[in-house]
Amino acid sequence: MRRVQVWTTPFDDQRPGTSGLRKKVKVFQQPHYLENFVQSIFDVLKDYRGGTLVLGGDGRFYNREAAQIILRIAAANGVGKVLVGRGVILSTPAVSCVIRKHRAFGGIVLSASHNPGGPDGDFGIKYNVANGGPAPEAITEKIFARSLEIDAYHIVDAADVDVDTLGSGQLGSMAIEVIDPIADYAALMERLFDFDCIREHLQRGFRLRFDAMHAVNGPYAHAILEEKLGAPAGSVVRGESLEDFGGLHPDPNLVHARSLVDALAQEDGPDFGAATDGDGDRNMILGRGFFVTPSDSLAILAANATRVPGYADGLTGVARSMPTSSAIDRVAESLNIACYETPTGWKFFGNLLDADRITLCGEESFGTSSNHVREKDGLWAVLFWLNLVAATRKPVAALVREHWQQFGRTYYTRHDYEQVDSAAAGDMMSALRGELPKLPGRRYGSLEIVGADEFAYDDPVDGSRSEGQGLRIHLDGGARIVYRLSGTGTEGATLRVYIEAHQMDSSKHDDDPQRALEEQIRAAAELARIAHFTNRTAPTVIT
Ligand code: VG1
Ligand code: CO
Repeated sequence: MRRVQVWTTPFDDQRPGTSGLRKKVKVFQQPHYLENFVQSIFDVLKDYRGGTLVLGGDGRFYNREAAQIILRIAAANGVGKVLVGRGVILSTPAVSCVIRKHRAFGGIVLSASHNPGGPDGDFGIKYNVANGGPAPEAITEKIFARSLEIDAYHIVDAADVDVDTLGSGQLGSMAIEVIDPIADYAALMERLFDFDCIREHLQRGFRLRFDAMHAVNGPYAHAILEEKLGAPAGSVVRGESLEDFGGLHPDPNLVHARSLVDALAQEDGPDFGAATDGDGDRNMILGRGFFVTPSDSLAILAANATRVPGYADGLTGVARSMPTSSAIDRVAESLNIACYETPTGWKFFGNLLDADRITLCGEESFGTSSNHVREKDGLWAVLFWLNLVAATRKPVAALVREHWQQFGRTYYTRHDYEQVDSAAAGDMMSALRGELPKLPGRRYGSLEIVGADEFAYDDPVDGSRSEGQGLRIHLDGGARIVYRLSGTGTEGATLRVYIEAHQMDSSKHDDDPQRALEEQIRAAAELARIAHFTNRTAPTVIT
């Protein structure tokens, strides 16, 4: 065993994004790039020596190479033990579950989530802390700062570790245990949900289709939905995990999970459809010919939580990311519990969950979860919906429509302008920021602006402040337009425009949100002069 010290040139593009470091595979393959980042993590951590680290990822291209490098650096930095998912596989929520269950000091997730994979695709790495959740901003900023000044990393010289056989091994003085990626996670799901009730509903002929999008959740879904719950073989489609996700975007939305949406539109199609993303933390829920928006999904789960064993005692509070629709706010109000509004990104929910101020939380970007882990959890959301449908014996669409009857309907849409010139996107945001004070009182057709601000968040638990979290335009009647730039893209900038409006009167409900939000959508484009700055007259993706 030899301790090698390699002098590196610092990389200045390891700035933390919404969800860890995400770049093209080719960037990560540069000499010392990954090493630089991983060493920076250990350099800023304290008290980890001798402790346990969890390592796993979504199975994408470069995961296995990266894992070997990380294991060698971990061994050289005095990590006591690493728990590795077999084949370097662990969904993001499973990493969170394993960290918590085995009292690890942290974990490393290898994933670029829903971004495409393969040699020309994306790769990503994210550090999670002892609570199982993404490292808070204070830590990610320190890792970034360290990555700029670092001049060496420590690595042991050793042959590749066998990560495909369950059991214990050794790398220098560090223990390695290759674990079943599914067992701990599946056991947690069985504790939270009424598996018997779901199983009986399936036996009564209820048909589900789960689209794993050739991503990490295929094996989890086979084990839980088919083997444990008894859904017929074939209920899980695209269940084989592939390094390049079969060339697709493993992104569970109406565009990228089109074949699932089409199957659910068939008269004799399945009763329930669901899909999850590359690393298994996002979810899309469909009923027969019916799409549940993620913001509505969060609100409906909260309103019905006590029907599910894991939440039978009720919720302490709920939270949503700022751009997520206010549908959940109305549920919180009726339950008389707190509703927190956090910046985009799961890391901001961690403190609220740890302090037991909230039980459920979610984002408009197809992310929902609870205090059972500290990540969003795709399969958990699917099981929650299955449990609700089975317990009430009501179809998805009926549950949603009943919710709208009671709470009104919150129309919601997100317009993404992808691969926009970064400078142009920055200019647009600066210009709009400068306009904010002048906007209140201005009218667009029948809409009136009643307020405009830039969102900043003061964490009520640790007092930290996060600024520059999106520009908000508040319209008369509670409607809202939000602008922010994505922190997960790997090419140019992505401008996200979030638009919502609430309609209490169910006789006025329109089944096409784009039509219902027509005026707000037009105002959103004009207000920020999107076409002027970006040269785009239409978004690239509408959800
Ligand atoms: C996007 C979503 C955000 C989510 C993040 C990570 O970030 O908007 O809600 O938390 O992706 O999700 P951004 O900065 O591009 O808007 V995942 O499933 O990619 O880890
Ligand atoms: Co994801």
